[in-house]
Amino acid sequence: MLRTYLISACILLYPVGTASAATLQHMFTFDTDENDEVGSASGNLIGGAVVSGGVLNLDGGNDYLQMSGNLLPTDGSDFTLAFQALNSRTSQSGIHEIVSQGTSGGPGFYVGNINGQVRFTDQFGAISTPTPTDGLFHDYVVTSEVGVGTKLYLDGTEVFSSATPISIGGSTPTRIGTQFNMPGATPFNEYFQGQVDNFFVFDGALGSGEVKTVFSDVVLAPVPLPPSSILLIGGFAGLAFLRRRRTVTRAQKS
Ligand SMILES: [Ca+2]
Ligand SMILES: [Ca+2]
Repeated sequence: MLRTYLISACILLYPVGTASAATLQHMFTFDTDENDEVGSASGNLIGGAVVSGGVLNLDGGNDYLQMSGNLLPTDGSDFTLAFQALNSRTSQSGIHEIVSQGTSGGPGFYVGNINGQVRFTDQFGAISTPTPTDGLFHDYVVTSEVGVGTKLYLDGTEVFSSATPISIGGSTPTRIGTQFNMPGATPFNEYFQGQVDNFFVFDGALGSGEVKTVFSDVVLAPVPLPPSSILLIGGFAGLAFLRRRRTVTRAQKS
């Protein structure tokens, strides 16, 4: 009954709303385990990384989550990567990657920290945005779109853009918590210390409005989300109808 109401609402919204061309492909909420709740990717916890408290916990020493394949496209097609991360490292000296894929110069893909600044891919390097150090979760969203380029959002605000879309190799499949491998299949010593939650990959670029609500909307949406779902036909606006109901559910869990 709720679903019927929801879809009806979205059809009404469609003529005036902005339809998203992005469909959710992978979703890791870490609410119960490290498994993909939408796609078929699987994760392998390495070094003592643990899923507990509804998040992925990483000790900054040797922990990471190794995915079974490349979650981000290696053919240059459009995508969105969205995740939430809490940095608990006291010193930002050095290099630490929250997420990576590929290989050095491949070009490699990563989002992380270098000496207190956000570090973003081999293509773009360090950007003039401070690495969050307040011990709170922050929202990261990367969009790459042919003809538009690359954008990086931090907490819903665009902090970097380029007219060049992201190019990603596939040498080391996607991992959360450290850099891809150096030659010899050993990870670079660039471990992220903290927690990661709500890791999503879409097969298209979200708009700036969708970026602001992606975490609440996707987590609140029924899963899995097929292409014919609300995400495609009605954008994110209609998902707000579920917000109150699922917020209650989440509050009861915690
Ligand atoms: Ca460890
Ligand atoms: Ca979670």
